Amino acid sequence: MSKMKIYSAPGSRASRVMWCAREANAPFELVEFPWDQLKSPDFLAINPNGKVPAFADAGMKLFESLAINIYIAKKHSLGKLYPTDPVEEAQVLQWSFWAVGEIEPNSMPALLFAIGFSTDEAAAKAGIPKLKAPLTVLNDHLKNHQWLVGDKFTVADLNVSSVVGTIRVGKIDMSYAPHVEAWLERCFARAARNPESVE
Ligand SMILES: N[C@@H](CCC(=O)N[C@@H](CS)C(=O)NCC(=O)O)C(=O)O
Repeated sequence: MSKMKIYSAPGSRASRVMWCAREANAPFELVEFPWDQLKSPDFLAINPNGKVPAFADAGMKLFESLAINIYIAKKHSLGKLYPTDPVEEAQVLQWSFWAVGEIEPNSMPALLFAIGFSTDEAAAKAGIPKLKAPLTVLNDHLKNHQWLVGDKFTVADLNVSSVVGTIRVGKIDMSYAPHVEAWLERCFARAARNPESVE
């Protein structure tokens, strides 16, 4: 059986998919494209959005990092990384969609500015106050929970910490959310995560 393929570019968020594959003990082949090749016909045939990560497994292709992670977790780690209970499964989706909808649009401009991929300082600053409400929701949940769903680390923690981690890379203060900071440390201390990750 051929290994699943994870397509990346150097230092990209494909690191979160590799983290998930390692958590799920699922062997993978890493295929790296240079950044300037993501709009090439060869790469567009893999992901028509021209973005990484992209993914291929058993004749199928996928894009969107968090969806790829959900697929890997369900296929390779059912009952561990991916819950079997329908309510908990819905909570995995709830938190993953929440992270993309409520956190990422406001954290990414600051991250891109911090790592020199963007010069738009105004956009970087504009997102920061908008993070307070969703981070407070997460902080309140984590006051009484060690992990986001059920009582163990799941793909919900992996997905959401990867997105919330962009806040840290963007050097945005989140000391008003200490339970989030502590949970982020718990997630990022996982042996399967690459400490070099840029989220
Ligand atoms: N929502 C997508 C976003 C993918 C994305 O924006 N990836 C960046 C790298 S971290 C990219 O490929 N950028 C190249 C470009 O936008 O041209 C996901 O999470 O997979």
